[in-house]
Amino acid sequence: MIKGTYFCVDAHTCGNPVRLVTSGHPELRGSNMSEKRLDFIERFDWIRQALMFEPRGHAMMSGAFLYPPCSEGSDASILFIETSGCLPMCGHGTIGTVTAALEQGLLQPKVPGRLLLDVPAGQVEVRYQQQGNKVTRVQIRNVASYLAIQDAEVEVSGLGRIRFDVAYGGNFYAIVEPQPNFPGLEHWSAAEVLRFSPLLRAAAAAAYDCVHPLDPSIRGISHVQWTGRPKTAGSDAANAVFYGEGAIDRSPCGTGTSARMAQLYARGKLAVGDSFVHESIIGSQFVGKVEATTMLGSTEAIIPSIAGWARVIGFNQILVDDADPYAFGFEV
Ligand code: PYC
Repeated sequence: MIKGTYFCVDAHTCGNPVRLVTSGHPELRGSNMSEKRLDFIERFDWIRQALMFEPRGHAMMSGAFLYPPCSEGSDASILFIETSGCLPMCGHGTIGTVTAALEQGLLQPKVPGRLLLDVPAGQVEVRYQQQGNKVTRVQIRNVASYLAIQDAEVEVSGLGRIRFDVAYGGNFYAIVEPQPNFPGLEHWSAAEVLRFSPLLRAAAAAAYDCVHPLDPSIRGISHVQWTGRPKTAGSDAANAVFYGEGAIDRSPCGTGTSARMAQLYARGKLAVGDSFVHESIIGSQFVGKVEATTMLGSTEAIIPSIAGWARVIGFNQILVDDADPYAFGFEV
């Protein structure tokens, strides 16, 4: 029996996929996107699994549903879906969703050039530029981001002792800088990122807990960010973000870049007003900026912005038929 038919606009943001699902939205319970995210996870996670995992998706697949606004003044809400779950916030996902939705006439901004979007982690402000019907640049003023744990350490089999910080930029990141047992990303292959990230994440999650000060549903180190010297002109730093069970973000990672700026700010290496150009594993760039500081409860945080671009690459009609043994995907 066909469980669902999903029309999708497929795009990529600086190389990483964004599948904007434009039909088949389940009705979600809750008064904000944090509550709706939890309801989706409880009752409709099969939709995410079907649309993200192989054979309809792949390890890096990432996507979104647009919903009506939850808070007054907002233009719309976003629910993020990904191989790793339903993220509280996704930067590359927002850039791709906004680009695809505006180009396809699925979003009508109250103020041209600006959108207020409700996401599970809070509210983000988006400014975008267009040339004709094409969206050429999207900048997100992201949720408050902060350094959660400084100088954490775990033993990683095959590497030895690894020191890292944990920072929040919409998700919690273990951020690893070059050190005796990690020579820097420029000396590593993608295979090494894929081999050591799950080991570091598991050890870090067992040793350290982190909970968002205002939303306890956002909890735990979900992503690992390895850092190093950039290769592309104009970049300040490079990173590779590992997520899910076997994905390296092809974009510079919006929430990862926000977390990195929060870490660098807290360590005195960035100040308010500074920009930070971050490069991905394929050399694509996001332009970040420390816009302001704020308090998250009693925690000092920054308001970061990140800017990048996305392209629409196709239109997809995906069937989920439960007679198919792989209707809900698989991972290798
Ligand atoms: O851009 O925030 C991001 C992101 C999270 C996971 C993959 N990309």
